[in-house]
Amino acid sequence: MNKIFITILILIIVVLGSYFLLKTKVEAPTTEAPITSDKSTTPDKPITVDQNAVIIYSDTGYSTATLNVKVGDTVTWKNNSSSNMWTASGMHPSHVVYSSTALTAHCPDVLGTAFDACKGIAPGDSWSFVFNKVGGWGYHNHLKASHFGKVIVE
Ligand SMILES: [Cu+2]
Repeated sequence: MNKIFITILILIIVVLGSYFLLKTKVEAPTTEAPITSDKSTTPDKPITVDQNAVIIYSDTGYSTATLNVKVGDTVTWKNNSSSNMWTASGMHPSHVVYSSTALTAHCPDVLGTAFDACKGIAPGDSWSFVFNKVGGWGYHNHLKASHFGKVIVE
């Protein structure tokens, strides 16, 4: 009788202990860390938004159909899907609308001015862009153009 009670007590302590250990592990490092390409992060780790906007990309598309931001704001696209995400300005396939240049001319976008990731961003990674032009900017996943959204810059 006493043995069973002690076994159950130990089990409860172990379960509670590992719960709190895991909980602290997941929550601790998220404060000010940028959500760029840290492959060691857990996929369901909460994202710290600050004043920058984060759009989640999943297997069903972009989480925010239309996002309003101010000139100079950074928008981050986080790839939570199972395939690569190539976020780029309309129109597919040339991506001319934001930068007035086609992707054959502006990729790789070393200055970060073309609103074009210029490559597939792997699942778990993210891509950011600073909007310096006022307007309504449609975008899509170049690798799956039926997934699209819009950023309105004021
Ligand atoms: Cu495209």
